[in-house]
Amino acid sequence: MSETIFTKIINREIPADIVYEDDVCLAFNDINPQAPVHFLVIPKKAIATINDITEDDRQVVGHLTLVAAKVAREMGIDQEGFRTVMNCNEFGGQSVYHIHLHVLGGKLLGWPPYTDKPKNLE
Ligand code: DGP
Repeated sequence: MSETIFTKIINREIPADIVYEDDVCLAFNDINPQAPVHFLVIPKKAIATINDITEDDRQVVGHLTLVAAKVAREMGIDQEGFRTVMNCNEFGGQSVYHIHLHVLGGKLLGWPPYTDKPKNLE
């Protein structure tokens, strides 16, 4: 797997607004926020997509959600609520091929997230 921009952030080769770090993961604010609060939680292990997660990654992937909740709590968005999203591949809207949990909050979010609603769902 080729190195992504997120590996460069982990290795401090490019800067990011880091909000949390431990041995397993890193959380930092999204460069292109889609809500008043929008940060990403990424594993330090480079896993390209959800399709590439293996049984060995159970702990790592579960840890991302625990950290999302912890940071959301610290940012004071836990009670009003927030959304976590992990995009997968092209139709899922994934642009960086190193899995990451988006955490979005700070206002009432719309649902569902279509840009163009498919005709069969109208
Ligand atoms: P996705 O489309 O699900 O792969 O989301 C990738 C997100 O990563 C997107 O919301 C923008 C963010 N992003 C891309 N490059 C950088 C970067 O260099 N720094 C930061 N902080 N975020 C980035």
